[in-house]
Amino acid sequence: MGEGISDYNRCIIDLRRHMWLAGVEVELRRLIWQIAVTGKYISAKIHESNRKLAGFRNIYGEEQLSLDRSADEILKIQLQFSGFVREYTSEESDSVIKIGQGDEKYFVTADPLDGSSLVDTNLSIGTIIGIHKESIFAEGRKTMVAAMYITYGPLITMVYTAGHGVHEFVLNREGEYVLSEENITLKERGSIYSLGGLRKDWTPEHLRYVEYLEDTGYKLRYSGGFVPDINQILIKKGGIFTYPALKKSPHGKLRLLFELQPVAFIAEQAGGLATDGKKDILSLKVEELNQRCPIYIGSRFEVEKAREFLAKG
Ligand code: FDP
Repeated sequence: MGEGISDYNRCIIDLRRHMWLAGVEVELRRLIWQIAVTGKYISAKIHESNRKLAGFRNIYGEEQLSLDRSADEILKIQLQFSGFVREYTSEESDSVIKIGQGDEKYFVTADPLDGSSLVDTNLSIGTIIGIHKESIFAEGRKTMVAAMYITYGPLITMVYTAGHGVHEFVLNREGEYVLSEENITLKERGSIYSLGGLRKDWTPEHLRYVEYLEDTGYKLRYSGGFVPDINQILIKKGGIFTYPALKKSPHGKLRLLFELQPVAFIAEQAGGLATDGKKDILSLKVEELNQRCPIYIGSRFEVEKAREFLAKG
């Protein structure tokens, strides 16, 4: 780049240029860009809420929507303007919303504010996005073309894949997403584990698997937010996150469409695996919006090991 180009301009080019160099199709890269920008508006809303998740009053004393509903509204409005999205659905709604004219290419799913129970503690929270073509009621492997998540922490970071590796960007002071790590790759085996659910509710097979991890010396890393927990595994290049089947809830807690599919797509693109303990997450058919599913996601070794232990059940 020539002299005289300010840092500001250089940064503007970064995310767009990255997607262009990676060969991401033009409409898809505009959509990813638009969603990344929307993360800034959601972040502003989080600041405005002053750590209150429930509806709050703004400086004019007006009643505001709860934070997760606000994030949902912001996303929906921004996607309506993009012109590339036919349908939108999120964890906040119980239906698929037609936001396009009917001939747009993409279907977008969102968990607009994941880890919302952490808002008052000031731990990191996030937004998870899946981008599909044709339909969302299918196996993720057939329909997903891109996935991304945004982490609202000490820094705002954005991780995306459009099927050409996994890349992380950091929002800089000028408000632009700057590439911080390209082609993030999970090692065959990591050293951290992140476990959802209560020990007393785990199945015997899952308990034996966790004991194996503990005996092997894995370090516990669990914040209670899926985005920061999975981001830790990705950025540390290995480990395992699991929210298993529980005795009273055999489908676990996390949602296939809004949380698991996008993050599974990212994990696979980073060379890792994501399963429900038996089948790949991306081979599971979405039958309903709120479908839940157990999850074992991360480095190949730990996920394969989970499969071995669960098969003994
Ligand atoms: P939250 O309820 O705070 O929105 O699916 C939502 C989620 O958080 C995930 O982000 C997180 O991994 C999980 O639930 C935490 O569940 P537990 O409180 O049962 O640990």
